[in-house]
Amino acid sequence: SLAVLGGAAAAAVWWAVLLMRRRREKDVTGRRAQVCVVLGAQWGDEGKGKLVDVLASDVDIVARFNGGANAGHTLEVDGKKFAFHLLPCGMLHKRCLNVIGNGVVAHLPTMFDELEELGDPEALGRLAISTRAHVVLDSHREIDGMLEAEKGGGALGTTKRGIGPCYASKANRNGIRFADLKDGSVGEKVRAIRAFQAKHYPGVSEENVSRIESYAARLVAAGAIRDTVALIHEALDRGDKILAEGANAALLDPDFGTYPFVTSSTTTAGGVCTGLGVPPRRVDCVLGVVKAYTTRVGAGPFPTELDLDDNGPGHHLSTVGREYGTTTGRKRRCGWLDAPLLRYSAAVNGYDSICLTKLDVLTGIPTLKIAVDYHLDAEKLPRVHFPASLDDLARVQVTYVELDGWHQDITGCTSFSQLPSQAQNYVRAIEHHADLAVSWVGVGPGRRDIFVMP
Ligand code: 2SA
Ligand code: GDP
Ligand code: MG
Repeated sequence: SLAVLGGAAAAAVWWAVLLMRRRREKDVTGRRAQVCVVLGAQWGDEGKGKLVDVLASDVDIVARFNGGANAGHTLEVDGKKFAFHLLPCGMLHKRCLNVIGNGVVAHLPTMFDELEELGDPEALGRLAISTRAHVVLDSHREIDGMLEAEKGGGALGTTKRGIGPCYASKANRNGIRFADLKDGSVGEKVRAIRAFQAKHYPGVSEENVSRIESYAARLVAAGAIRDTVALIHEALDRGDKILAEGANAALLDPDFGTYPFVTSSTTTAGGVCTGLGVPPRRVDCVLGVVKAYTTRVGAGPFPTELDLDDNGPGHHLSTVGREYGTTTGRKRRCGWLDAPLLRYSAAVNGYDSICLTKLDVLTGIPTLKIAVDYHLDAEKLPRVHFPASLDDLARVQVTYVELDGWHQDITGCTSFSQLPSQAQNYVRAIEHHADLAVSWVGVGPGRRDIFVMP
């Protein structure tokens, strides 16, 4: 019996060691992280919304930290499509609190329209908007349009949702914050900003202050305007799980993106700290969302861009991938996957792993290409280097590798081993050329069309 006892003790020790090892192993899928961040790794529309929805089933808070209603995050549940612009993608999960952080800019009528569309009278009760978030005024939207029209052929192709002008007001220090809606100072502050705008943008229409005040009253009555720094801090202390939902993407960041063809909020990992008040030390997992090819909506450089009109692979990506803006309906530009871009994006954001989406869209393209290096003036650029100069970006020569495509429908695949060998090779080639680990693979738009890598 001593031998039996000894054996049982040894087995117990063995199990304890195994368990400790598992705990120490980092979970790169984001499912076990207390604070997980989802970021767009390219030029947007990678499928962030869908991943956020999948992860949200097991978190307490989903929080937006940047941008405004320029975002278009789509998710499909049981064949029904939802497009979120300003509201976080956790709104469909009844046990999630949804936070609009201080780094976000919010247009009140758009926010209420979006809430209405959900058709859920309880939805406002699951929303907390930071007292420090800024209000997008109708005049910001009008000025966005005026600035774009002035640029003529050189327009950026903004979404005209007032994003740039609202962040400009924030930087000019005459913006309107949600705290102003709560303390009754909004009328006076709107008058001040109107005087500034009348001087610098003659012709801008009057602001409808009473409409702003009536929306403000509804938010105040619902208790939705909150000190989200305290809220997040208390949640962290309680051990609650927080999912930070990035809008737009790394190459649209005003610091790291293809300036000036960028948006006006921090879209990269640092934006979680400045846009939510989460200390960098508390971020456990950063997930990059990467589309299996590249798209961009709006103007600006795009080294791997394809022609969409010649019945070739560009046309395939555009039509099979249904590449149209979720907010504006604009046709998105399409091109091959760009590994130099991804290496740069990963250097800035430090992805623990990536979620590779829309792999199914590549089905049927006979030969696939991945950009692996950029050359400038016949010289190969370093492994992590993305030119800042628009002139250099227009001149880079792109080197590609070619891979065999596949023709089987992969939408029903629920594991890596079920993918045809060519699709497996494509995923492995991305990991190799972009120095990234793939943790999730998307094979269709539905909530269930996604699997975790072995
Ligand atoms: P803005 O409106 O000032 O942020 O525009 C500046 C640039 O940022 C780009 N941008 C986007 N790119 C991709 N997707 C976005 N969201 C929508 C979508 C876009 C749409 O999900 O499809 O519907 O058109 C988004 N938002 C901003 C924009 O194209 C400019 O290049
Ligand atoms: P986001 O802005 O990053 O959230 O992406 P968008 O919602 O603007 O665009 C992504 C589009 O691709 C949406 O229509 C999604 O429903 C769809 N989508 C997401 N993942 C997949 C996938 O793995 N396969 C396919 N075919 N569609 C996907
Ligand atoms: Mg989008």
